[in-house]
Amino acid sequence: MSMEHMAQPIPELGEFIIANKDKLRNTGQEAEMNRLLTAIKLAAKVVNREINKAGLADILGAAGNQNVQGEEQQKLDVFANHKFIQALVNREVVCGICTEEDDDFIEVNKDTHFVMLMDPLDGSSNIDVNVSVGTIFSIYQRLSPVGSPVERRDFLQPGRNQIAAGYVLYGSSTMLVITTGDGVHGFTLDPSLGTFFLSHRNMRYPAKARIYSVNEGNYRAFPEGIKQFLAECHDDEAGPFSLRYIGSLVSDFHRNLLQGGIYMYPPTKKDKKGKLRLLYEANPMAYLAEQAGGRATDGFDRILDIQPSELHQRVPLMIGSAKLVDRVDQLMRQHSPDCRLHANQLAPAN
Ligand code: P6P
Repeated sequence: MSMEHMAQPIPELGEFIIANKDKLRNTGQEAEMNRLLTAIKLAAKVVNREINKAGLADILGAAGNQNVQGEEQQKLDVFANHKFIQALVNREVVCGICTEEDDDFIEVNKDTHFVMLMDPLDGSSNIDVNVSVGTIFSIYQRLSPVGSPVERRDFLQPGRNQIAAGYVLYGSSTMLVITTGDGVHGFTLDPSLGTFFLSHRNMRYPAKARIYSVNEGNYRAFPEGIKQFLAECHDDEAGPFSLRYIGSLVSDFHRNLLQGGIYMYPPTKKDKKGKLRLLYEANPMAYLAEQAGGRATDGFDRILDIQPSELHQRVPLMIGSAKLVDRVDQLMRQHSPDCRLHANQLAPAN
């Protein structure tokens, strides 16, 4: 067969994974990983279709119950959670699932190697106002023996053990951005074909970093170190920064990755742990950020080194261009050392 029919000029996600399988973190389970990513793609397309017509179908508004976080569950939250779980369970591609929408982890197929953790629809408060939302996912190789039921320790691994991580951004176009340990790559959905094609190869933070993303409505509750950083953003000698805050982590992260910047969800006087979840928000985004040349900390310690203790534990998050994250860390250590949470909760070096 002539080569011209062999390789797509623009590979789709599955072809890209196969073409780069030797760069997958050495799990020896490439076929299983490909089936897992295929399940994620399918669920993402189904959720995307519902989000695109949410204004039409009776699917807006609260679902009338609350999730483990005590947050009002939106119908699309519930729908997205169900569709991702269904895709993973029907294809039996994981041994367990941890999701923001369920109190405990879900046992699936004990004879498989990976666990998946996810926020099925992050930014859900934006759903009814037609602002971009996203799915965030994180994949680990299990620690417990294959053939036995999945265990809690399989989910409570430090973020640096991740085999793959990514997000789906349901925006003006639908993108799947992923890392398997060899850089960050973006795939854009061609809705006419239902296929994600490689559109952003090897995404890297640009040298320029002039955007900060934070809910300044919480300013008075921020620690002094954050206030000092905001003051520098307001009157930096190179001119003021731009404040961009969508209220959707995936959207703010994605823009900052493309244009350079930092997203912060700091601790506040009311809540020293911030709002975001370590296992299925901070860790996957931190893996992506570092793979793209950025940084992710809690203001003091590397997110990926934190040893989790609970499935739904929260953590402050400073993530994006390395020089901005480093500056925030420096100011937090200088002005707000009492805010350090994880000095005694860091995973021992491998
Ligand atoms: P606030 C969405 O609920 C989310 O988890 C992130 O996606 C977003 O960045 C943040 O919370 C917004 O929180 O308190 O600023 O409205």
